[in-house]
Amino acid sequence: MPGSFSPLASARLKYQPRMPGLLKALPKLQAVGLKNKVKTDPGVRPFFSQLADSELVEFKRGRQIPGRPLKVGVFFSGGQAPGGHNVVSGLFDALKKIHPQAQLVGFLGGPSGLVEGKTKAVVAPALKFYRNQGGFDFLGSGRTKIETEEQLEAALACVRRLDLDGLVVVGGDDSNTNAALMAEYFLKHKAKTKVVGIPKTIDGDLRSFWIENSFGFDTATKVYSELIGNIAKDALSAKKYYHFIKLMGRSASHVTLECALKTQVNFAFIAEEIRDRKLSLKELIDGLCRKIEKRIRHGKNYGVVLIPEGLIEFIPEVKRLIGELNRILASDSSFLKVETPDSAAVQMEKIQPLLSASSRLCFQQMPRLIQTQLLCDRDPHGNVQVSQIETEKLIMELVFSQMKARGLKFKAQAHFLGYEGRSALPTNFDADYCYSLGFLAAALIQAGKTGYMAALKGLKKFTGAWQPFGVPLVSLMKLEERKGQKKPVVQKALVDLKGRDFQLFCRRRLKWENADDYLCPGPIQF
Ligand code: FBP
Repeated sequence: MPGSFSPLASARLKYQPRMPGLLKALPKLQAVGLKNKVKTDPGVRPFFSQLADSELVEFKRGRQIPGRPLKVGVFFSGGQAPGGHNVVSGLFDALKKIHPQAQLVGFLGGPSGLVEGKTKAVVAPALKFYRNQGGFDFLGSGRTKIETEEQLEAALACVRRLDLDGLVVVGGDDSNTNAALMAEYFLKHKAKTKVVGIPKTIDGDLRSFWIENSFGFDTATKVYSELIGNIAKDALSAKKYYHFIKLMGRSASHVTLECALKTQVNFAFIAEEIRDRKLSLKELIDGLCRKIEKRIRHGKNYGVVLIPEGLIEFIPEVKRLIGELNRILASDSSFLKVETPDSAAVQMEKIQPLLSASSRLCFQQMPRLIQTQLLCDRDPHGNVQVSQIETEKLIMELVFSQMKARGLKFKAQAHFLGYEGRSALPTNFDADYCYSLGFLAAALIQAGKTGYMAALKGLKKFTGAWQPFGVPLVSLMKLEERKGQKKPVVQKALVDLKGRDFQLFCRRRLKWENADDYLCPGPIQF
């Protein structure tokens, strides 16, 4: 049992998630392949000789297939997202519904649990304490990438040893890339284990026509919005600080856009717009300073600015610099050890001559703290860890210098909202969505489908009407440069600047910049 329960957490244990009507029919479900609904990118095809021609799968009510007890493995991968435990609960309940002798095996600590064979049997008495709860603590999570021949071989050996019919990967874009690689490898080696991915990430960037959203986004943005609303109220009360709030979300600004719409704060940067307008760091800061100055001249020495954590990667000159740094760091493993300002200073000396003249200048103009953070270790997928770069402080300090130069009174506070929302108690939406995704994963495995992502369409309708699909993972992939090489990866979806949400934000933001039209949503999670 995971420690004690607050009254709310205990009440949530009893919540019975709602499900799409069709999924309730399991095991009387029939999977049907739909031709020409999805395609595999020509650049990606050569990497997936087994999976390249996979079709979209939909479900229909069918006859009862004589149930056999399935044995399935599951692991969490990457950052926590509210609802993960309900994926396990839905999967467990569905497998037991197919056959009471079914078994579910959890891999501990994420993908490394699979490679190293660290497991835990998922059983009803233990699982009951995790239903509708936040976090991933039932199994733990990790960011190990399964891509080398050795790791794939170890994963194959493990699923064979455990005699698994299926493997469910609960992860974001990179983890689902891993899932596709494993599905392909298992097929090539004639293993029976079917691999199914679940769209997880608070970042909201794992979406496409078929995947309407990743789980966790709903809860996390509601938790952040509550906190931002509280900060805005504090700003309005004290009237002495500008608050610079960085929000998690990696490259995409979905989280920031959603929170801006929910709280109506004065300013929110949308990184995709900065990229589209090709704004340099100087132009971005000058623009913000003009607006803040206007407020200050109207007696408003307070305000709230939202900053997506990925902003730094979207400023053209910084993006170029990061690209060059990534290539340099990937070319020599002795560069990958920047943990302290001292080791950073040594690396800076070594790296600067290798940069182009414009990137060197950009690097030299950054405060020392940001230079160090730009050199820090990449994650196992080769990404800059944008959550570790204190962009909120960078922007706050640059604005501060300008305000000082203009002789204006300006005080500021920096915040980073990220981990506060990732393990929250899931909203009813995320609880229902995750439970249903777990059920759907079982249905895909029962139907013998591998290399698929579980997808539910019609999420804006009531739960009963959601439609289950299996989307081939390869159809979600594109070639991208990782650690200096072109690799097939599940594509991240960025904010669509022509989309409804961004357009709504554009129509309203001028008013929000000048007026204090803050919304303080409070605990809207339930
Ligand atoms: P995933 O893509 O794994 O879902 O990551 C979500 C996230 O919360 C990002 O928003 C953030 O940049 C990152 O994890 C932080 O990573 P870590 O937990 O390793 O500090």
